[in-house]
Amino acid sequence: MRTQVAIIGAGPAGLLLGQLLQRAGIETVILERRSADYVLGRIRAGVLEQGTVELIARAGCDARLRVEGLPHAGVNLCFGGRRHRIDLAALTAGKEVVVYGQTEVTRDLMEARAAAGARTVYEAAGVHLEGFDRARPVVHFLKGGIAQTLECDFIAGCDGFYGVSRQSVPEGALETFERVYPFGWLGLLADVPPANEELIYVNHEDGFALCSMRSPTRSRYYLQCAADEKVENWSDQRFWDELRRRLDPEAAAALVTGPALEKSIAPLRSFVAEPLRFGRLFLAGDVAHIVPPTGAKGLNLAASDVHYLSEALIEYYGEGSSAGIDAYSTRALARVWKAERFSWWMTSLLHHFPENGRFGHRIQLAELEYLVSSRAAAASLAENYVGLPF
Ligand code: RFL
Ligand code: PHB
Repeated sequence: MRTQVAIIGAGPAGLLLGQLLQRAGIETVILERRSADYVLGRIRAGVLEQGTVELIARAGCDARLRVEGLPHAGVNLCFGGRRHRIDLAALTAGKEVVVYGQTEVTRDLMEARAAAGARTVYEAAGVHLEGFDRARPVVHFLKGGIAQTLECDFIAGCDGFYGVSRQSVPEGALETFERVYPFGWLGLLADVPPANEELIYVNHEDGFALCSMRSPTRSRYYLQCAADEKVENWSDQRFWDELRRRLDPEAAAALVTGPALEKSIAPLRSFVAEPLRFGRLFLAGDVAHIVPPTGAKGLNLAASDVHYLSEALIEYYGEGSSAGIDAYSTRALARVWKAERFSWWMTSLLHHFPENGRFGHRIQLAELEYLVSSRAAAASLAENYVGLPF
């Protein structure tokens, strides 16, 4: 098999890159380790920045997003038992975010790819990258137990944090930066109307909580939990009781409970690998950087990498210029680090850190008070939350 760009991973990064390149007349093949149903079954992100929405539109995949996506012009911070609204639109000259599940983004991209007749190999096992330091890279893999090779001009590693692409880079060529937080998020998805029409981020002395949603009839809630917590220890009833306890009285009274459709624990981590290019291999999305979900930036960062990388490859094939691919790593990383900073800051502000003691909690409360009483402080949060420009 031969193609122009081999893409490893059919998550949002790989699918979006595939669609943008396809529309520019550049041929791609995607190799995905899992089945399409498995990929669609992973419940993850929910908040899209305007830049991400525009990129999905450029990929021609925004028809359902325009109808079903929920624009949010504000976000709420709850602390000391009281809720305060940050008016995102007023603080950013009219910018908003859109609540639309990652599973839906993925489904729309998969359908567009199938309709365009572009090739995706699901359940591709043993993916192995070779020769990306030379002119003709090759990807080896097994499909149905049969060994296959994919020759290409470039490889885009979009295979997530545990993917093979980053691990294929020779030791010493990569510098990594990491912080692992001493807690996780226990998430619950249920077909109940959201407790509030906008998101609520909660600082409670017993731990962070978040009220989010997927639609007017489907809610997504999170609770800070111990890093080694077991999901089996959390009955639906225990989850709802603990969530209600952490909310302000109005949200607690509005909370509608129901059976969980999904319940899972995610660890929290900050991670960056540099650079994002090794000869003819590029890294994009979670394979190269992880943020704790507090700032809702993971999927949006995958999209911004894809923005820079797709422009670079389109310039290369269209104009024969390598300027974009040479600049890719530096351009993408500049934005990555700003989102790393914001996600780390939101996490530090809202979670319970036992090691920081009562002093640490009071400092958090003072900063939250400052945020909701100073237009300058609120504007900084808002500008980052809606997404910095590409
Ligand atoms: P993905 O989505 O992990 O996709 C990578 C794909 O590569 C495949 N793969 C391989 N394929 C072939 N060969 C191999 N050796 C392979 N190894 C792996 C995998 O099967 C997979 O299909 O990475 P991508 O595309 O970079 O996308 C990143 C986003 O998924 C991620 O950043 C977000 O989900 C993070 N995130 C959030 N981001 C936001 O922007 N807003 C949010 O509100 C938000 N909430 C969240 C989140 C992540 C969460 N968890 C579970 C970590 C909430 C949570 C709880
Ligand atoms: C979600 O809806 O899953 C979600 C929303 C906001 C976040 C993280 C996750 O910051």
